[in-house]
Amino acid sequence: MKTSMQKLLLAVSLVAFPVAALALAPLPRRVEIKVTGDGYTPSKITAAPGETLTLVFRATADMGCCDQIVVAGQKVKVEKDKVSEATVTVPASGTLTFACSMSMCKGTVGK
Ligand SMILES: [Cu+2]
Repeated sequence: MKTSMQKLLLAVSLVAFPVAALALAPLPRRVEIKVTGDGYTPSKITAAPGETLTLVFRATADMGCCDQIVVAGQKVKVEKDKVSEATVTVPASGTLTFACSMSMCKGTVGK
């Protein structure tokens, strides 16, 4: 939770020092998603319009075709013992989806 002072500082620096504001901006929230042959857990991730977050896909033993994920135009291959991530920004309209190539396994990020 940001204090109102932090918000004020960020707002002021965004106007006065865009480059410095970039450095001050918080890192994207990281959300871990478990990948199994039955799909993604959680499959619904609540996020605000315009929020940038990093989806961190965690492999399991049997992922079936759910291990190949398409999200916001990025292709992510989930491999055991590797970190598979995608950083995405929720569209102003509200929700983006992530799914395997055949859309059998899917999830949403947004409202
Ligand atoms: Cu599939």
